[in-house]
Amino acid sequence: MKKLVAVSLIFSSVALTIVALAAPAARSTLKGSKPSWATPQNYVSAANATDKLGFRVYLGWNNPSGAEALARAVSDPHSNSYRHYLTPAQFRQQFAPTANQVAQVQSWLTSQGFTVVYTPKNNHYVSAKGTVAQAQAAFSTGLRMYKVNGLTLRSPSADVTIPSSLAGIVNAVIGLDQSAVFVHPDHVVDGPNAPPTLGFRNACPLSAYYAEILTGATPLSCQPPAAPGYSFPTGFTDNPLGLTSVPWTIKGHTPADVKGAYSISGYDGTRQTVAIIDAYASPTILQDANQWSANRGIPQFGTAGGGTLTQVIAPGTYNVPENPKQDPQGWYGEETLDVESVHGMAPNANIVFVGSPNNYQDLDAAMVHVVDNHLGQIVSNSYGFPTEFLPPGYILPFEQTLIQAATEGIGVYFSSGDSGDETVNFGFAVTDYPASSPNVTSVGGTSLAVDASHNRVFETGWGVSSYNCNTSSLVCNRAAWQAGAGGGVSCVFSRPDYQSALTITAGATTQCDGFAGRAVPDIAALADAQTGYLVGQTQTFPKTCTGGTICSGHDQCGNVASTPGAYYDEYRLGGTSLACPIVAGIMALSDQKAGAPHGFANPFFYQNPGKFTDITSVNTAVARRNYVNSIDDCNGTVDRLRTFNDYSGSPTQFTGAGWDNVTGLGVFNGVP
Ligand SMILES: [Ca+2]
Repeated sequence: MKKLVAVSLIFSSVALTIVALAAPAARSTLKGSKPSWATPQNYVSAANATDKLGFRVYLGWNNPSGAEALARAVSDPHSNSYRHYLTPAQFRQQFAPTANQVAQVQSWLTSQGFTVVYTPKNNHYVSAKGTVAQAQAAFSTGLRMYKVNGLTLRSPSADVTIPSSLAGIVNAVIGLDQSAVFVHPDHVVDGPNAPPTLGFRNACPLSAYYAEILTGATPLSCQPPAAPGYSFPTGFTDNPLGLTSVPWTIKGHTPADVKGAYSISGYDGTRQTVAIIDAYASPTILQDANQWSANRGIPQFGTAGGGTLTQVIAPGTYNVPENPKQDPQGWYGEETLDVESVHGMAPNANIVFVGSPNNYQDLDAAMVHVVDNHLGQIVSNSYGFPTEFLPPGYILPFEQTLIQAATEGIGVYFSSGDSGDETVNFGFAVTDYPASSPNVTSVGGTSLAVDASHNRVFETGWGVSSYNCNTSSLVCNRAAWQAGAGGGVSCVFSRPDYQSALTITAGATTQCDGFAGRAVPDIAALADAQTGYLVGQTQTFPKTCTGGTICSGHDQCGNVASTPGAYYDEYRLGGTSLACPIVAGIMALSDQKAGAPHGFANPFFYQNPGKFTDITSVNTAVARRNYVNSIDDCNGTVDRLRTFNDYSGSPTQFTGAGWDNVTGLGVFNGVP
């Protein structure tokens, strides 16, 4: 496994200092502007001098420590300033770089031959475009190509420099390097080799609720396995209902199931607004979400009780073709999951969807746009970098945007990731960014069992191994650890005050052994794809053979013909990408209940642990049947067992009494 980078800077959560250092020849170095994967060992070639690039020169807040102190105060229920939020205009007036400072940056960029493109109202950055040759000259560094994680990406070969006259104004440049290619949506499509936007279907049998159908059930005589069905695997024999065999997975949880499990009732999100940030934009989101709502008996967008769906999408965002570095279609499923999860929890809340034109480095600009225009009081973000070792030059300005959000009473939520402690990907334990930011609420994940009346049977931490089952011998053999909620201890951020009661420190398999960093996650909700959410999305189903069948109803006996074409269909989807918008939707209810936004809610959460159901250990398993081709039974089916609360591939994680690094404080117990 390839290590992306080594540990670089430790940021104090209370002092985001500007890192421009004096250098000779009237130049100042922007320390941390070179990603640590840009090493001589990874060097491939010079970048093409005539290639075009776009980037953003970030200006720091004036009085950044004052902004951070204000963000803390207005977010803390114990402070006299609690909920004394600023408007965006007030924030700009107090903390934004001045017009003169912006003009200095613009003037320098123009003098270097760049075209100045855009500056947001808060003057946080100046975006510009030009060529590689212009950037090399202006920033006094070579731009080169490096091999990293199977991709060839551009980066400065050393920290960039700027004229010393701008050193007190500029604190980062984002876009010269292509680190953000590593940003990925945090959802798990729960089949073998399933491209999310080519069609995906769940194979029968599909229980309507936990343990409705057991693998050893004799009434389903049209399908293997025969009684006694599959046994619970060694180490995962917890069996709260005393079942005689492993149960088949569910068809997919509905909003009624999730609300029932979390005792959510009495509010619908009226007059609350949730912003969702993703890359790209699904062309069919409105019709899909409305069909899905109709199928659940939930008001459609734009109808009485149904809120509104507003899409803020830059030109060129739709229909970006698939390519090796980007996965636009993969984000369609993410957007679908995000919108239908928030709408399912808070049907009358307004949703503002902001799709950045690509997932290269524009997600930071999308966040600035949401915060600086106060497009919502809650922002749901189901994506992240796998690890937090990205250029400090990216982290600094993003943290400043999050500080602005907090001062305005905007709560920013991030999924904690789907690869547990990342040991499976990197060979060491590390949290993901921005989930590890002390200025976001990091949302971990659970596996959930709900009964026919939408009551929780049990819930535990999300960590999964897959077992391959023989339908004749009924023997299931473990194949590999598969996925789980991200969590652990940050190596970049020190522990914030609101987590002062936690004692966990970074372990020996991290890159900061013993460090009492920001602990991840804060809270949790349903995430496991085996117990996931039933979403509806227009997908493409190719013809795979003649005579293929698919599941109709819930058992194999009722299969119907598989129809090729592009059309709306429903399937089960999970990941902390699901947990995050569930939490965002429920917080819209909480803000409605309180009559005011909770803003950055971590101090509120940690001061009120009674608002959460603690999640503890339940080691058990469910069975599932997968179409080998992900679409129909033309290529047959395979049976799998999937474990709950399994950290065999994520060895630093655990679920237990009190805060834990899979589920944080736990799941909501009623509208908080
Ligand atoms: Ca716990």
